[in-house]
This record gives sequence, structure tokens and C-alpha cells, in this order.
Amino acid sequence: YFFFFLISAYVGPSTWVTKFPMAAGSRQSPVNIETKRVESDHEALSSKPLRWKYPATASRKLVNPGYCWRVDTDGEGTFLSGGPLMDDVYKLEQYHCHWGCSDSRGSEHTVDGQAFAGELHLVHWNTSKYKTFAEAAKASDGLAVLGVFLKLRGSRYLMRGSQLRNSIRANDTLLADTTLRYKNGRDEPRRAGRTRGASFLRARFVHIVRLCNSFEICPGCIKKHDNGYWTYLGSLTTPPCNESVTWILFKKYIEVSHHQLNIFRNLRKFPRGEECPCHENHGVCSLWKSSEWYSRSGP
Ligand code: SG4
Ligand code: ZN
Repeated sequence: YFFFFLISAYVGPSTWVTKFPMAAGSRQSPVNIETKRVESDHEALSSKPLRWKYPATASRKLVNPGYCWRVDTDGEGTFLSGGPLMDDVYKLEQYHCHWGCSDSRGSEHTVDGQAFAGELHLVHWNTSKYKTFAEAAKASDGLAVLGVFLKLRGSRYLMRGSQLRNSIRANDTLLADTTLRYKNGRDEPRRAGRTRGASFLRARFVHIVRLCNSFEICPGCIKKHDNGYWTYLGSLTTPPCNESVTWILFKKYIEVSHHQLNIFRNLRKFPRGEECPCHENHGVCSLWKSSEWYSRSGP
């Protein structure tokens, strides 16, 4: 494999195991990447480079399941292949994001013990071997998730609490547009208890797509810079925690601002009337530990 590494297993939220036996497995994600213990495989890198294609038209629907934003695709024209996936062709099923309450955490994977502000996940399934996403999700080589860290703009490597406020740039178009739309548009939820609905989400969709474009989800850029990636065999990071995921984590991150992260945090958590923002949704967050949460909507 390309960059192959051994990592110490991350111990997920403890209550998951009782409800989802797979969470007790031996290849659970996320993990902490110990860069000193990573093994590189340059031969594999040159013989089977990772390749991908994501036409913008494949993104069909923005969904708020109550704990993240997610874009469902029709998979048309998309593929991810090569690298640890060898010759199998994986199609993009959906992409979604994880973030935290504060800028100092939010990523699911960590690098040498340090968290990023967020993590974008592009979820693919193996169309060479399986007929449906559901079938692939049960197989050990069924899924491939490409992860891209979201790093707070202006922070050196990681973010350290309050000093970050100074690093917000004025030409943050994402913030400007959103604020405008929210304040002056019809999308603003004026009545107390009203949920931010589809139009609110649609407004955000533009920004999410822009965010993805800024890292070039129809890539090229990552290949050129050739920063490589880390890969390991792991699982879904949320219940049912299927151990079916080949993880590919780009070393190259996307920069985001404090305000962009706040937009994510302000997504509504519940479907009707309950004013509870989706503050954080990364692997270790209490959201997932609450059994009440499962009964509401499930992961
Ligand atoms: C997020 O909760 C997504 O919304 C889920 O997507 C996803 O589950 C889950 O994360 C786990 O995926 O890349 N973080 S992860 O390991 O992709 C699946 C849906 O629920 C099965 C559709
Ligand atoms: Zn995810």
C-alpha cells in the first residue's frame, strides 16, 4: 500500500458496543495517526496511483439528517480507484462533514494526537464487486472513505482556542454571502420554534459546494501537490460501525474560517420546532453517546 501505517486503535464512545457489537471489533475508526509509525510504500505509489473523478453534476441532494450536512450523489461519472483500492472501482455515494463545538476540535481522525477543526468524508462503495451500497457496506472491502481535514485558516498547524479569532480574513465570501442571505432573505426563521427548512439548507448548499470546490473536489490539485495520503483498513465512524472501510486520508487539508465552522454548527438538530443547533458531531462527541439520540433518528 501507498502510505501504510500501524496505529493504535482508538477507543470509541463506550456505549456503542452494547448496541452495535461491531463497535467492539479490531479495526474500528477513527484512529490517531502516529506519523512516526507510518510506513511508506513508494513502489505502490508509482505503480498504482490513486485516481478519482467527481463531476459536479453528480451531487444531487443536500440532506440534514440532524447531525451533519450530507450531499447525496447519483454516482454518475464518479470514481475512485488505484492506491490501496488496486483495480477495483469505487463510486461516490455521498459526502458529509464532521466538526466540533470549538475550533480546537472536530476532526474524527487525529494526527499525532492533534485534532483539526473538521473532517470532510467522501463515502464510496466498491462497484466492481458489489451490486448495491448496502451490500458493499457489509463487506470488508466494500467501502472506501476519502477524508480531508479542515484546518482553521491562519492557525499554524492546529488551532489553539482564542488566539484564532484574530485570524479571520475580511474577504471571507462564504461568510458574507451567508450573512446576507440569512439576514435579508426569506430564509430567516422569524417565528420562535420554527425549524430552518429546505430553503435555509439550500442557501448553505451553495457554500458547502464552494467549500468543496475550494479543495477541488473535482481534484487535480492534490495530485499535483502530491502530498500523499495515509491509508488503513478501518470502519464506519458511527453506528453500526461496519468494519468495511478502506480509509484514505489526504495529508493536504482544506482551510476554513471560524465563521464557516459556525455555519455548520448552526444547522438544526431536530426536525420540528426544537431550537437545538448541531454543535458538534465528531466521533467522540456526547451526541452519539446519548441513547435518546438513537431513538430519535438513528445514525
Ligand atoms: C455520517 O453520520 C453520515 O451522515 C452517514 O451517512 C455515514 O454513514 C456515517 O457518517 C459514517 O460514515 O464516513 N463517518 S463515516 O465513517 O455512510 C454511512 C448516512 O447515514 C453508512 C447515509
Ligand atoms: Zn464521516
